[in-house]
Amino acid sequence: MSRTAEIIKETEKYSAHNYLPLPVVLSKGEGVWVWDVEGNRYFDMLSSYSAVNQGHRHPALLKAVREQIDRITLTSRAFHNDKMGEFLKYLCQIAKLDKALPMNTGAEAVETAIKAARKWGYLKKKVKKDKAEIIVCENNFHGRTTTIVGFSSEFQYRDGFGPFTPGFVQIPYNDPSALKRAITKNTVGFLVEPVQAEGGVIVPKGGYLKETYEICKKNNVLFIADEIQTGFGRTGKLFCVDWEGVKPDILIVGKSLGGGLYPVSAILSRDDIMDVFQPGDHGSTFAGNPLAAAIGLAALRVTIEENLAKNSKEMGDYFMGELKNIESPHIKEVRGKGLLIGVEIKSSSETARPFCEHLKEEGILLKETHEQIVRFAPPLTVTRGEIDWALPRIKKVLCE
Ligand code: IF1
Repeated sequence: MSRTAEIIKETEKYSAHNYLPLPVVLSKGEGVWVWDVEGNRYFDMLSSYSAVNQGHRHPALLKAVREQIDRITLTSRAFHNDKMGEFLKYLCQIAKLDKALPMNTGAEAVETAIKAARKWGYLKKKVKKDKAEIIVCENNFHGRTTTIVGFSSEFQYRDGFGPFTPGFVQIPYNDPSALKRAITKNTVGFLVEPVQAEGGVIVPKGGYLKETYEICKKNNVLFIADEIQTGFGRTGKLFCVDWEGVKPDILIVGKSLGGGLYPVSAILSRDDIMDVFQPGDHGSTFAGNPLAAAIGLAALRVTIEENLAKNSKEMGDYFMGELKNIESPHIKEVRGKGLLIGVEIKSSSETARPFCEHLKEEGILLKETHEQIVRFAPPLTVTRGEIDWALPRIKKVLCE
């Protein structure tokens, strides 16, 4: 039995089967490249769902970790630490918002945003007790907690996990008038992804974010942007809402805030919203810990100093242009923003999964989303040379 087969066998015996990974066992990474236990090299075109925007093992991130683990790693929020403030100050400065509340995973940050919006609704908007409503979009993906899957429209994410938290209303994505119609006196927030990534790389029509933001303003409803996947340069701007000059009332970030090393998430907001949290209202053992803060700070510095958003725009335009030029009987549509690109496979062809399997044989790792969409999302550090290495291989597989 190959080493790969042995490891997969052991893993499958002891791990719950809540995933169906491609049969590749990774053991090393550097930049856009990863290696399996057999020594094969692959181009990582998934970037751990945009959590590795800075590339694998970025030297500045490794340095920050090494320095921090020589001092202190975990303090809990029972005490202050000398790293969190510096991290959150920089985060607030680049997001141009007043305050941040650090958490760990994306789903926790989404939960935090829900709590903030509800409490703001009761304290500031004077919504009656337990009546707060949050409007969400069909085809959303915001995480896996019971509350969050409760407002998913994806059957599998919900099936078997009820009963669910009330207080969420679903509307179609990309339809501002649906938002207008759904708002009631009890609406406290509108939770939206600027691009639906898991939903199939759905880019809403130009002006959608601005228009929905303005509807929110007019109705005293918080505009809550889930930029966990689209944030920090993925779509070619620092935040995807920057494309339309929108400043969310609550901004949710995660994934690459941890630089591919560690889960670091946060919500950011204005003082008048964040001040609804009183000591004891919310928290987490690990949130804001010194190691997370050191990593978060280094991850942000790399993102800003290396201008990853600009590279994402330039490389994304080039990559998407070349993908659009591929003449393949299997391709229905190529769409995306920056380096978040989806290639939709015709339903008369195969599903997207076999394309991913074949691409693995060519040395490119990625993951389909829904049945028919191959998602391309390399680290934002990617060079033109690396894209040019990948293109003929992608072309070969997509044309076979
Ligand atoms: C899995 C998907 C991507 C997210 C947005 C919140 C979260 C996510 C916009 C929650 C997380 C992840 C979860 C991961 C796979 C991945 C994913 F395919 F499932 F949808 F990226 F496209 N908001 N997305 O994309 O953040 O709690 O995971 O840190 O569930 O396998 P998390």
